[in-house]
Amino acid sequence: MSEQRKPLVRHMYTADPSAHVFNDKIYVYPSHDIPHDGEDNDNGDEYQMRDYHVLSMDSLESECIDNGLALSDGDVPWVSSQLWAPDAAYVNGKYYLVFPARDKDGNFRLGVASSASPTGPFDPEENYIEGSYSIDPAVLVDDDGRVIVYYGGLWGGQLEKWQSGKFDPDAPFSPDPDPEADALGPMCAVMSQDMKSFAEKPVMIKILDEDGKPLKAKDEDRRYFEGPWMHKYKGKYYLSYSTGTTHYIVYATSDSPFGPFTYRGRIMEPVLGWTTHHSIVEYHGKWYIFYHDCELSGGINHRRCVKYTELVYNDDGTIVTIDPYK
Ligand code: FUB
Repeated sequence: MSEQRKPLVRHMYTADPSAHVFNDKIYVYPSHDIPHDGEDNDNGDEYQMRDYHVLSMDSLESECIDNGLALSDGDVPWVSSQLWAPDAAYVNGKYYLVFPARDKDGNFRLGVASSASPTGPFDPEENYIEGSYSIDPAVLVDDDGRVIVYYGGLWGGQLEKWQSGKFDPDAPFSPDPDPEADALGPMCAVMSQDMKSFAEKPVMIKILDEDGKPLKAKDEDRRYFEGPWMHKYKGKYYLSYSTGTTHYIVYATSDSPFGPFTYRGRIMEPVLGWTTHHSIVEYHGKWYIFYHDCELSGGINHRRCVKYTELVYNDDGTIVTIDPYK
């Protein structure tokens, strides 16, 4: 039986859970952390994942099942290493896994693989999505059928290295060199209906403060770092994400999936471990946040475990902040 705030599985390390409800079952698409003795660094070199396994639960009371190997790095012609946080979507009768990995030049890109089953195995496209870069794709299938992917991460995720439109290996980690600059936001792109390409040029999402001014790079408690997720609640778009260096999951809302978004507050206080990464899903009329921490490994950053807990809205649509250990 699955228990709230406990590791969903214990036989392997899992992270970055993207949860979805397909055919009334819960499917979780996590990264698969590999134990090794290498050191951590700001480039994320410790996250050496090589494959994906899909987890599923018939209901929240059921045992969480590991459905086995769904996709491996050796199956994907364009990939060199680091299969990081994936997401999945059901579009036009097929299940799609959208995932980041380093290409043969060492740059993170986004790839797509498809399957007739939500648990895979997934058949990858030959090349990454043209024009894609960085990490952490999250896919929204909007009510009008439009498929929108949100993505991007600072530091190891390389988002700041693409600001000129080309990859600049020497671009410094944000917020250097100008903490007063507007913070970078996640990228967003409408996908083509065959899910193989971006239908439109990606744009960067703006996140504003309560006065309508863009959040600054130095505002590390609120600015975007990585791990975007988009969900809709009562007709509004909720963009949630990790603040990275300050380890919060926070959110911003908008009337449009393309923003601008207004910062609204904190969803989750820091978990054990450096990274925090989540997804939000409705199941049988209640809302849940899936997230990870390093409880299973006693705090080793690259040996994480996925968990879930209930997420509660106030009457005004704000979200009650969760302390993951209370
Ligand atoms: O799992 C590798 C990276 O760690 C993800 O891409 C980030 O969101 C962070 O969780």
